[in-house]
Amino acid sequence: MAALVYVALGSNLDGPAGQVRRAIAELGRAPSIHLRRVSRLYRSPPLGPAGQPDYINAVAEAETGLSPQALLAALQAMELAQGRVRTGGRWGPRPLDLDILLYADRRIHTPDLRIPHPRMAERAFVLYPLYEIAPGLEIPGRGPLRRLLHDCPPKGLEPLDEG
Ligand code: ROI
Repeated sequence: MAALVYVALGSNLDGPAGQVRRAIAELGRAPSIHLRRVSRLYRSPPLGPAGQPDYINAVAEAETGLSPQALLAALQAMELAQGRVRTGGRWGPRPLDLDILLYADRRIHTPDLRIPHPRMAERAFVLYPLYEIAPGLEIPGRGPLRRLLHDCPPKGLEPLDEG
């Protein structure tokens, strides 16, 4: 059975908008991932340590027959292929970050995978792009997306002007 999933994309190194667009193209090419919708790209000030470049963020909706673990592995392979080296520390800058936000209505809590993404409710750069493509969404265990958004000011988040 295919599952409806939401994936957050982020980059703040090596041409961030290009990195995010390339990752969207890769998602569209992946054999077991069927991309359905993609938000606009947004620019956002870094959350976490200051002194790193602004991020470009977006959210994608896809259908997949992959299990949550297999989807995570596929996304991590894409991060590595786009030059991600896991040495910048947990909150450091990165050329590409792909996070599973939601996997159908599942709640998963294992050492390497937590779904819904545990910090999504505090992240304007996740909630606003997500709302753009799925305004009626219910977040398992957390309630309507609309309400999370209401409690999370956009704080410098702005859609990229793509002319
Ligand atoms: N800050 C923003 N604005 N966007 C991100 O994608 C992002 N990703 C991260 C941390 C370092 C928490 N900050 C971020 O991993």
